[in-house]
Amino acid sequence: MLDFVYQSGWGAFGVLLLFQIPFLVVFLTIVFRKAYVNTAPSAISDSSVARWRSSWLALAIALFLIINLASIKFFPAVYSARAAASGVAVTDVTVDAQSWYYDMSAQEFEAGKPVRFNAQSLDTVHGFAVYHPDGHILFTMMLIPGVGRSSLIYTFDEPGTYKVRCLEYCGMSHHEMSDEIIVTASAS
Ligand SMILES: [Cu+2]
Repeated sequence: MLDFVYQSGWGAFGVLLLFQIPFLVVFLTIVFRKAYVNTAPSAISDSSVARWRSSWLALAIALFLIINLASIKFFPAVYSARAAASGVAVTDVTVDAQSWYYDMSAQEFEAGKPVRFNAQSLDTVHGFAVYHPDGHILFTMMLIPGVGRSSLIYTFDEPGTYKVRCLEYCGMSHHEMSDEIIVTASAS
């Protein structure tokens, strides 16, 4: 269900916009109501502000577009869809999360080869977050029980030992819910 949202860049872009449209509506409502409804005398001379108002609005809209366009390639659904569309063979892995461990069909991968993590939770809400050996987070998936598997494609660039952690509080031993992924140097 709703697979198109997760498997294409346009789906991800649509979701992104859906989340931001309410904020845009509220923002514009406030700006324009203030400008046309509140006609009480103001201490500020209108003309001195008016010429800046549209410049600020244009700047805000420009920044909104630039930041979104520049960062959309880091959106997991987008890099996932790009990897799927690139035609390169993808290694499929199943991940079953359960209190408080992971059961992965493979834990050793080759650098440079895309891996599709097909993850699900078998009991409560869990996270599946993968950390680079230097400690920064690469991606995280929220696994909700009962909705089946969700998937994400990731290509590891460097060999090393990557840490897997749960980032959704899932009970008493949540802090111990972790595992490892080994990435070996590219053979080719
Ligand atoms: Cu947890």
